[in-house]
Amino acid sequence: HEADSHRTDLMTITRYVLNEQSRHPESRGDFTILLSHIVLGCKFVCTAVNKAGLAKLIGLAGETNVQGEEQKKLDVLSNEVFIKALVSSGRTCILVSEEDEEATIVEPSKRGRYCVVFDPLDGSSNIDCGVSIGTIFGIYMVKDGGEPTLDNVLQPGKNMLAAGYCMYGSSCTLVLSTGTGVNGFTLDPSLGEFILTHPNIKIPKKGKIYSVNEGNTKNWDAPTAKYVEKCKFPKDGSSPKSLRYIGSMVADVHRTLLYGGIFLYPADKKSPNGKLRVLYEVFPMSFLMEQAGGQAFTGKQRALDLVPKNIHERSPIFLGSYDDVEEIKALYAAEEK
Ligand code: P6P
Repeated sequence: HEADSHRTDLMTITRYVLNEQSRHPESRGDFTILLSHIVLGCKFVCTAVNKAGLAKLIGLAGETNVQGEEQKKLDVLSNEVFIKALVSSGRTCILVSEEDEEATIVEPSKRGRYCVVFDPLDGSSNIDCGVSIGTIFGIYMVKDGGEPTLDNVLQPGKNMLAAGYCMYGSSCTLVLSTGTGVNGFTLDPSLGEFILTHPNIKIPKKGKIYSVNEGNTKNWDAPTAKYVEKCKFPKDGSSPKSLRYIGSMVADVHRTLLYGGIFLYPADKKSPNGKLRVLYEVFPMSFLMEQAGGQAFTGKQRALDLVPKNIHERSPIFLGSYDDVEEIKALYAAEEK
């Protein structure tokens, strides 16, 4: 009955995290509780994103919904849901969101030991055309017990305890690492549970895809320009790479993680620090890539070694298959000489 037991032995994300927790006897289950609240937020956003299209179609949304309330933009709504879920978990003390200029310091009575940095709905400009979007998050342990200050979240990405994203696409997929590899869970709407569907994800050592917005070519620096040229006109007689660019980071990174290849958001003359944000885009995706056997590079250093100076800081990023990132690191190193 091996097959049967597989079907009935549902590995939900909650059970997976509980198994992880049992590896830390000293743990009081706080992390499990925190994660269950993040999962709740993802389930809510998944429903709202799927309804958004329909609501627009049948005119429910427009400017107001059936209750005549002002229809909130989905990213604003998602942000409110995550902030409320994280505060009510009683396990957080500082929250940094792409949607909020200032960090949220949780009121003392509800404070816990974790700091969560997140983009509640990255790529939301793609909603109207049905392209996959996602939530990206990273979790730090608060550095010291005192009054929570921002330096608890201005930590290098290598200090993260966990990171993940939830992609709202043809299915709702949550990819998570708690520091011992990467696992993918797919929402079963009939159960309302995330089920383990992609155990122990490992990114191919080398890929055949490069992912960059070629519209910025005229602004690239030499190493990036040289690398992209090599993808198109390989000197070693190998076949050119394919270009795949969705323009939604969660979708581009998810494809890179599963199929291999490299995702680039380089610096350019217009934006010398690139476009993507360090805390809640670059760090979580870099954390996942390293955990899956890939790597992530800023053009100057290992992405996870970066120490951010402000909570919305940006950085260039090159992440994906180990060998592909190694090639662009060599081009930047040659530039340094
Ligand atoms: P560009 C979406 O707006 C986003 O923040 C990321 O999800 C995506 O990778 C990037 O911007 C796309 O930027 O400049 O190529 O449109």
